Amino acid sequence: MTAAQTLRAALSGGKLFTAMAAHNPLSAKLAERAGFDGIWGSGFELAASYAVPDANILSMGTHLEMIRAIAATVSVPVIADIDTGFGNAVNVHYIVPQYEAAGAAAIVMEDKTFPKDTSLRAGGRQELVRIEEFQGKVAAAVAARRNKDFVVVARVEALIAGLGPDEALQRAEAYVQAGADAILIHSKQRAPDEILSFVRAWPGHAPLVLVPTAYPQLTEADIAALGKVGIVIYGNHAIRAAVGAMEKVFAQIRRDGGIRQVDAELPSVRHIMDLQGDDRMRDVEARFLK
Ligand code: SPV
Ligand code: MG
Repeated sequence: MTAAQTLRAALSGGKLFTAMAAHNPLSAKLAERAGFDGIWGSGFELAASYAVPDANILSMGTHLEMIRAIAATVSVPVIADIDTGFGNAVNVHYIVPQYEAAGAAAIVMEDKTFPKDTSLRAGGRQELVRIEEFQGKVAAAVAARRNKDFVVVARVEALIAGLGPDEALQRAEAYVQAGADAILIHSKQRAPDEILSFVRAWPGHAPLVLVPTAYPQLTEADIAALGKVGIVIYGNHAIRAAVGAMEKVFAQIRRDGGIRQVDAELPSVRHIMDLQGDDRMRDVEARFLK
């Protein structure tokens, strides 16, 4: 089974698929080892790892290279966050085969204008393109994929933009009509009510994708019980975990004036070498270094 087939089977299989964010192959490998079903190739995490805002400041090529490197490292499906598609339907038509060739199993494309502003920022610039324009972008993605198993997810930002549930439902339905395999519905409200009422109102013509960053009280069991959600994405927990761990250790080294104290608390160098695939290299060495 290809990664795209695995993801597609999960979407129709009725069991919630869990995707953890990653910003490089190492974070993706850790997520796979921890037992997540797939990787979210997050634009937010990539931007954060370059210490720039998640606002199309990095190029498509930088994101594509991240996806290629992650897909070469893990065997679980990789869901590529292509933001707004890096332009209009023409851009989308060109980039989708590139993401497929890079090893992605799916793309998620959002209905905001290019360049985007990040969704969870309070007071961010959240402008949406016309429904017809985004339908064209979804249709371009569907038409451009080389393999019919490649999953095209349309992301509705109407709730993020404050346009209300009717607009969100209308857009979601329109994007399914344009060929989207699933709908990501995003919300930044600090309680799950807005999302829950969308899910209840959704007629279910395609599975939903949720990103519960803003409403973390909603568990996987809660989401699975809703019955209409195929994928849950943990959108930024790899980079937040990394930042928290680095801040703590760096501060302690400055406090202690050395590394003696932190050394025992940190993963060993051997553990890092294992993650680097050291065993494989030793094997290659033994077989081919004559
Ligand atoms: C990302 O992780 O890049 C996302 C999710 O798109 S969010 O940051 O919540 O918009
Ligand atoms: Mg993103």
